[in-house]
Amino acid sequence: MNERDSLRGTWGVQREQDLFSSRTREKIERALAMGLEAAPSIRDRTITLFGRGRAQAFAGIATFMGVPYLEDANEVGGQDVVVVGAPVDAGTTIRSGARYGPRGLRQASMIPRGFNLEAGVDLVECLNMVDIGDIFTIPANIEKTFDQVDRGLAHIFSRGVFPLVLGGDHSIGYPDIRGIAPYVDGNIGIIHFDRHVDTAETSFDERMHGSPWFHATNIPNAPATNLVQIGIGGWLGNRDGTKVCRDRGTTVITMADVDRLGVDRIAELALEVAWKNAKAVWLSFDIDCVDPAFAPGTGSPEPGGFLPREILRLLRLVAREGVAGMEVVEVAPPYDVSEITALLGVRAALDVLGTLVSEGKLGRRPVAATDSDEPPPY
Ligand SMILES: [Mn+2]
Repeated sequence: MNERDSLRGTWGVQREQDLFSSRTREKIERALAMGLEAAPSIRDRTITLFGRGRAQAFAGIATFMGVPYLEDANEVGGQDVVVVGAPVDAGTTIRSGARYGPRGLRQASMIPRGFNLEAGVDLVECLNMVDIGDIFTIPANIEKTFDQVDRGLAHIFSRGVFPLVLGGDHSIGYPDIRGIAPYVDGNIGIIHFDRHVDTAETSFDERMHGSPWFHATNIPNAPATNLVQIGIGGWLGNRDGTKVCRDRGTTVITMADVDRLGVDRIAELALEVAWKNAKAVWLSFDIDCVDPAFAPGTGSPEPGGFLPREILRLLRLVAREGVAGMEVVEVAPPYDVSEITALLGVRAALDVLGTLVSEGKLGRRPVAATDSDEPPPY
């Protein structure tokens, strides 16, 4: 094989012809039926008078990647993915603003089209994805907010649909696990990306964003020994939480560990810990695990974190075994610059979804001639 033929790019260009296009056609027909015909001077007759869905990245009403808004929550069931916002920042101990995370992520998510040459996936075609909107949170009462988030997650997960949760601060990690735990027939592993351990019992006398894993790992089928925490480090460390990691036996992987062992080995370690005697794995992605140079819009920034290419590869590697759901937390748009933090949060979610599709774990996977050979690594 010559070098050009061995490129992932060459594979991706060939792969495009194998992807489905039926859902794209359906979207165009739906848009034409509801958005009316464009002016006669417009030659492309798939363009409508009023934009519908993700017609243009810069326009229209934002849902996650422009997928349909599921206004009637009774209709959850049968989809591949339900996107749900949890606009919570009552749990932030420093800078608030993550309550705008779902809006910021949705806004940024209008930019991607859903096709990725490198991944060989078109998410619009491969996933039946809807956006249910946001859970109604109670800003002045985090325990009532937890009850709402817990029920919201249970509603989606118990109907067999993959929840993609747009946070919100990291306090929602606890009710997210509490919501799905009754519906997992066995143990849940947690793969947790963060600069902070988030295992303290309380902050300022309350359960906040530094405490999701103390409480989640009290749930009988979410044992701390299946919790792997990746990217930890820096001078914002929490000694109470660190003692909990030691007492309960969580697995803590620092940035120095990542530098020494490399992303690929770290992914193997993470999968070993999270999946040990577990039936399902939850993916908790705190955007602050990425260096603030690339993700400044967050509540507890800590220099020295992941580079975007490192974290994206690591996410793809750990998603290969399948995940039961994912949360993207701690995106705080008021501190963001040019939407870069929100864009990276969206990208993280899309890379995970794309991997789940490629690995046949979610949605419909394109099957075609190019599948006969293992593609060059991504
Ligand atoms: Mn966190």
